[in-house]
Amino acid sequence: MTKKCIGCGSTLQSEITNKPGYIKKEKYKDSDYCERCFKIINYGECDIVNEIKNFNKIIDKINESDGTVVYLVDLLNITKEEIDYISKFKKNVIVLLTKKDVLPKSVKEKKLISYFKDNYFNKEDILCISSFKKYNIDKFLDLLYKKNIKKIFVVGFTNVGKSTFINSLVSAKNGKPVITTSAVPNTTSDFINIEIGNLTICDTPGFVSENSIYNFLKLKDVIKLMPKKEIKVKTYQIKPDESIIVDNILRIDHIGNKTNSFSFYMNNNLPFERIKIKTNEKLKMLPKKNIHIKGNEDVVINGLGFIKIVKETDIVVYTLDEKLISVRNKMI
Ligand SMILES: Nc1nc2c(ncn2[C@@H]2O[C@H](COP(=O)(O)OP(=O)(O)OP(=O)(O)O)[C@@H](O)[C@H]2O)c(=O)[nH]1
Ligand SMILES: [Mg+2]
Repeated sequence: MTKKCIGCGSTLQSEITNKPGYIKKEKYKDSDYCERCFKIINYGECDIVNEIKNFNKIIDKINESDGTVVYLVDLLNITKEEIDYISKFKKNVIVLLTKKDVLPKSVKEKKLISYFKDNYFNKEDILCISSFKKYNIDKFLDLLYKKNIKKIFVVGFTNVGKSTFINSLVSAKNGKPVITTSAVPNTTSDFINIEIGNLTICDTPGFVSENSIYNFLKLKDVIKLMPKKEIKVKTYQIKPDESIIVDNILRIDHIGNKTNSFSFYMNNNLPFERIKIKTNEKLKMLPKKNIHIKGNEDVVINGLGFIKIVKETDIVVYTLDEKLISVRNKMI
C-alpha cells in the first residue's frame, strides 16, 4: 500500500532522491514525513524540488468535487494574475486576504476589503486573516458554520500561507498541526485531507507564476526580503534629481519636476540609501522600466512589497526583471 507524507501530501518513495516524497528505504516504514519535510521542519532548510505541476489538472479536480473554494491572497503581493485564477473555479469562493500582521496596525480591515472589492474582485465573502496572530480564525470557522459548509479546498498561489492557515484552524479546534509550512515554493506538493470535527479541509499545492521573484533570486535571498513583522513604513520626500536605492535589488529615479512623497512598504531590515541621480550609477545595470505615475498609486515589486507615490510624476524603476513591476491604485 502506498503511504503519504503528512507534511506535504506527496506519496512516499525511495527511488528518486530529487522527486517529492523521497525517504531512505530503511526509514520508509517508520516515517510519517518525507526527507524534504523533515529537513524543513528540523533545520528550516531544503533544496527546491523541481516538479512542473499541471495546475489546470488541480483546478479540474477541485471543480469536479463537492466543497467550497477558499482562495487565499497575500495582502502584500496582490497580483492581477492571481485574481484572474479565481474565475477558473466553478463553485462558491470565499476570499481570504492573508498576513494582515505585516501591514501597519493602523490599516483597517474594512478599508482593505473595500479596496479589494473596488479594484479586484467584488464578492461578498472576503475576510482579512493572520494565521500568526490568530486573527479572524474563529470568525472564519463561524462563517463556515453559518453557511453549513462541510468541506473546503484551501487554494492560492505558492506561499500565500495556505498550510499555515490550515494548521491554525486545526489548533483552534485543539488538534495537532502537522502540515509542513515554509517559504520554499511548493512546500505542499499534493492534496492533503484533514478532518476537524465534521469539517473536511483540503490543502492543495500552490500555483507558481513565471512572474514570481523565485525565478530571479536565490531562495535564501527571497526569504531575506519577505517581511516577517509589522512593516514600519519609510516615507521620503524625494526631489526631482534624487533616487532611492533599496539593498542591491531596487533603484527608483525620480525624474518629475516637483518634490514628491514616496512611502516604502517593505521588510524593515532592508537598507535604504538616497542618492543623486546624475552622480551615481549604482544598480543601473539592472533591467529598467519608465513609468508615468498618475498620482495616488502604488508601484508593486512582486515579492518585495510596494511604494506609494502621492503626486503625478515620472519615475524610472530598476529591478531584477521588468515582469516584477506593476502599478495599481494606492491600497493604503
Ligand atoms: N507574516 C505572516 N507570515 C505568514 C503567515 N502565514 C504564513 N506565513 C509565512 O508564509 C510562508 C508560506 O507559508 P505556507 O503556509 O507554507 O504557504 P503555502 O501557501 O502553503 O505555500 P505552498 O505550500 O508552497 O503553496 C511561510 O514562511 C510562513 O511562515 C501569516 O499569517 N503572517
Ligand atoms: Mg502549503
